[in-house]
Amino acid sequence: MIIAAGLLATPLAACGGDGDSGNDAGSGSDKIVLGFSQVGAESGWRTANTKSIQDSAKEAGIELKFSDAQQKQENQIKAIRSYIQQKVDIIAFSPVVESGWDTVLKEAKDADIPVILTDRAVDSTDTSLYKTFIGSDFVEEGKKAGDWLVKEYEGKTETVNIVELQGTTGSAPANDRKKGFGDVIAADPKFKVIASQTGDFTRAKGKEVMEAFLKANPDIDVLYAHNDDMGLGAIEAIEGAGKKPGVDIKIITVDAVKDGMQALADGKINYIVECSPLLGPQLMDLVEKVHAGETVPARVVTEETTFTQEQAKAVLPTRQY
Ligand code: GYE
Repeated sequence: MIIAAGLLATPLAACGGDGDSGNDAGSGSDKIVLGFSQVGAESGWRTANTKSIQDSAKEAGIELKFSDAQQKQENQIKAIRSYIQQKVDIIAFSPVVESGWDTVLKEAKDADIPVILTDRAVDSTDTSLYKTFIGSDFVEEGKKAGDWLVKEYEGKTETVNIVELQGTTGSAPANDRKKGFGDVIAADPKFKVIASQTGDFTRAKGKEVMEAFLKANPDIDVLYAHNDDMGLGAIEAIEGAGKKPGVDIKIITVDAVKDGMQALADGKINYIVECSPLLGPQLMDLVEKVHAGETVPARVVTEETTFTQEQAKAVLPTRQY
């Protein structure tokens, strides 16, 4: 009995000491409960994003219920329904695809549980179904990738054969990164996208699809991959085909996670458009405001940059993810 009481005392003391004076002494009952449905663990970006959310929930004293949908919409819908049943205070999620959310979002609204979109958008026309959307501007990211290419081939007239590895079919980043890039390169007919297929944001799929691209097209000049992981998989395929990534085939990716930045510094990738996964602190801030009934902006866009090979070398030692 005495031992049990001693064990119990530790978490209670920890709770009381975390600086949240608004909480009843150690009961935890005043804590905001946040249900978060994550897309999966498909990429380095996602792993860093999950860690950011878990760490910052802890720091903010928010009770986090977390579930991983393994890139399946039906799993996310199940998770959201279960959060509604559990009567969490707020639901946040990163929608794997853009369409098909209206029904479950209406269920949350009817239950008076506010929803925050994190990282990816939905295409619901009824914007009252969620309070705010925090994440990157993916069209802008695609444009930045296109801008680099236009500059890189400035003054040249020969055809530039491009292959594209798209993210998860139907996802906001895949749709928007394709669009932004396509819009920019459309201005010059020398740029030709000769193949474009999904690699599902994973290394394994990126490698597999790049192998097929290489077999079907002997003359690829540029690879545009919608994330680092697919680009890293593709690098293996390119090396396997006896070509030099970054030299024989120029590579542009999006994300700027550590492994991608390393490949950029090593000269195997030529340019990376940054997409920050560290959304946790801003998300918790929004959760607290929404819970307190404060008005929040309908859209919160994350700030990000781009990296050349030289810039990657400079920032790699201090890169967080
Ligand atoms: O770029 C990719 C991840 O939604 C921004 O999802 C995110 C994307 C990210 O799997 O690596």
